[in-house]
Amino acid sequence: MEIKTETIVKQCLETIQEKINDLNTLNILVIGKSGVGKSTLINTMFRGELAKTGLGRPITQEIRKIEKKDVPLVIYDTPGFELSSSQQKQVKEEIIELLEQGARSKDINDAIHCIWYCINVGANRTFDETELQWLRTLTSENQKFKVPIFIVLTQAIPKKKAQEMKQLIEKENLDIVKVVPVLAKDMEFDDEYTAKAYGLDHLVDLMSEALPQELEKAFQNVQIANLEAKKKEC
Ligand SMILES: Nc1nc2c(ncn2[C@@H]2O[C@H](COP(=O)(O)OP(=O)(O)OP(=O)(O)O)[C@@H](O)[C@H]2O)c(=O)[nH]1
Ligand SMILES: [Mg+2]
Repeated sequence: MEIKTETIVKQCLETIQEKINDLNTLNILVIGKSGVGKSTLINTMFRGELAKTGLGRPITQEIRKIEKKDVPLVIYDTPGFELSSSQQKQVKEEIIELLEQGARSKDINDAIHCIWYCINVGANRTFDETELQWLRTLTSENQKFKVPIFIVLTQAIPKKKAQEMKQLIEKENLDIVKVVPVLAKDMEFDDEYTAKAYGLDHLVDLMSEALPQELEKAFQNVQIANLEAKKKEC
């Protein structure tokens, strides 16, 4: 019997699609001031250039939901805190509410699985007291929900400064998984010097450890920053 290549290819694609449909959806909440590098991080970490597909769908006044067909990932993007204090208050309340809703749901696909709290290294001399205060509130509220929180130090160049900030944050003894410095994309300073991207593969490994087993497949399916880890899962 003659088997057409076309048929085989079609069957393969269908099987792959079925596998994707079977995956759980990974939900990540990304928090951080405007311009710290949230979109850049999302686009370099995950396939599908999610953060480029526009602003996402507003699900509350301040939080946007970014998703793409056939990518088992949802990003909840929060606007930067370059906002009036009443707007800031609203964002914070909405964030806690989102965590609460997720925790109340019995479906793993509706929970928030992980938080990336992004702080920019480049623009910060040290980090400001209001932000620290909010981090304390968030981490203590999160005692109820136990969502793994990563503090991602974005644009983490110079590395030495990033390390100093990391130590400063660690001194606070916040209930978080880890402080992770990353440079998502190479950064060019002048013709002589380009800082090489780093840290994303480490973030992938830490995420793998922190996420529940049911979500590991979805995570490895969507991440493109650590190909070794991806290959292993395959
Ligand atoms: N080279 C380099 N540039 C970066 C990196 N992260 C952010 N940037 C630059 O910093 C600027 C702001 O980054 P975005 O990713 O848009 O920041 P954002 O947090 O999404 O900002 P909002 O959406 O306004 O809250 C852009 O011009 C990015 O190209 C990085 O890792 N490397
Ligand atoms: Mg953005």
